Amino acid sequence: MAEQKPVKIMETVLRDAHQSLIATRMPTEMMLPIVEKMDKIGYHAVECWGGATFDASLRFLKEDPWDRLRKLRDGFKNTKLQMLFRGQNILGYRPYADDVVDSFVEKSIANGIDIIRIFDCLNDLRNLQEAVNATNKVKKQEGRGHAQVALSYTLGDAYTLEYWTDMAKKIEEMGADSICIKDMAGLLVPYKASELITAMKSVTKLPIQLHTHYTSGVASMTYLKAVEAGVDVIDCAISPFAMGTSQPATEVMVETFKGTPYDTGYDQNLLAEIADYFRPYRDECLASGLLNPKVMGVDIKTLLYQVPGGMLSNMVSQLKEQNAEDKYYDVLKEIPQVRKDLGEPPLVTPSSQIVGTQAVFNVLMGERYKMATKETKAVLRGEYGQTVKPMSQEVIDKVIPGEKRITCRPADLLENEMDKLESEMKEWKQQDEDVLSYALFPQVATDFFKYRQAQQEKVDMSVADTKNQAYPV
Ligand SMILES: [Mn+2]
Repeated sequence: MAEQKPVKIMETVLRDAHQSLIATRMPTEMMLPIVEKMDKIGYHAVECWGGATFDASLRFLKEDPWDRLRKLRDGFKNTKLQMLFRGQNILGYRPYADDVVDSFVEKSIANGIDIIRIFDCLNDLRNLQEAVNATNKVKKQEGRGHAQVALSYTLGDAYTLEYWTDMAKKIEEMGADSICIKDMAGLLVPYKASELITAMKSVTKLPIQLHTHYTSGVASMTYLKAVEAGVDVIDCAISPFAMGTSQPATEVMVETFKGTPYDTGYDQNLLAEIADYFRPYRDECLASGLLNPKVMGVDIKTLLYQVPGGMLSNMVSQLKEQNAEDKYYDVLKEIPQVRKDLGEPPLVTPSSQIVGTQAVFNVLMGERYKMATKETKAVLRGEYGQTVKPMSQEVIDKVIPGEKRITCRPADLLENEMDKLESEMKEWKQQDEDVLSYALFPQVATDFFKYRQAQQEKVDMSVADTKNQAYPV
């Protein structure tokens, strides 16, 4: 009999699946009633936290994301909880000083996170080291915490098998517990996955987890080939929130490997009950328009343009605002050029937004880099880190003429900032974690703190002016 090598599954319904399909709008109260059942499956982990879940909780759901995490932790007695972490950008959009990174890691684990998946939008490993060190420090002290380094998967001249294996070796050396290949746009096709996993497995003993999206329609085949090549964990979503721009369906992958050496051993009846729970909510989201049937199909253009779904929808809304929706295809064509100018980075938050917005500017202005965004300038100065290929000298000369560029780890130039952040928001502080919420989303968090205080002081919400964030006490 063949050696048993059960594949493990990370369930994404509480994070990426609803982020990808319904703009991260699933409230905590929708999650809690099903936690007990989910806890019985034996998932490798349940992903439940990340930048968008944090932001949307504060901004749209008026929930404290820390409180959500604590409630989920209470419910999941046996299952590991996982989060997504943007390296030195934490869950935000700018590089933070190391003391903020340390504090965020510590508080995330203290409030219930087990596995931290850390990625950098440029795959500059220097931007991940502090978060890995911080996780390892907590692990040493508390016995809990796992640092997973994620490589943002992308295509391009620089991204050879040698590049990926070299990165895998470096990740092992930097002290990570596992590696993730994070394919945010569904670019990894089945036979390439086979090659990639085989090559990476030959250079590292670290477990490898594969994350992809169904956007281009190949994801479940990609998982099949990756599992055959030895991948350890695959990211899936329970069927009502699977497919389309989300992940392959958990039940489908479980069934696929049944009776093979990769058998997960998960209980299909129990999975069916979890699916039954989420199905009416999916119908509700379809009826309200929150779930747009457009994101449920196969979008093969993602393979042509290599643009993640979130970036496309941002771009469409930027063009709409400018009454320039007819420029859609011009912008799509401009994206690879801008990406090349900026050193061919992967397209993932925030590099995806930076490249996408600059491409929109270039097209609308009718001249490349006539106007450059603040973020484009920062990338060109090296403030986000090093790109795999050199950036265009011509563009550097045009956009930041004569300016000093940095080559060190960007956070080495940042002064500790926790004290300053705390002093800025101290009137709202009710828990240490509030300082971190404020650090990531200053305006949104402040609005939330005002709302929270009004709730606590029992303001009549019918007289509150929520649009202007005024809650008369
Ligand atoms: Mn994803």
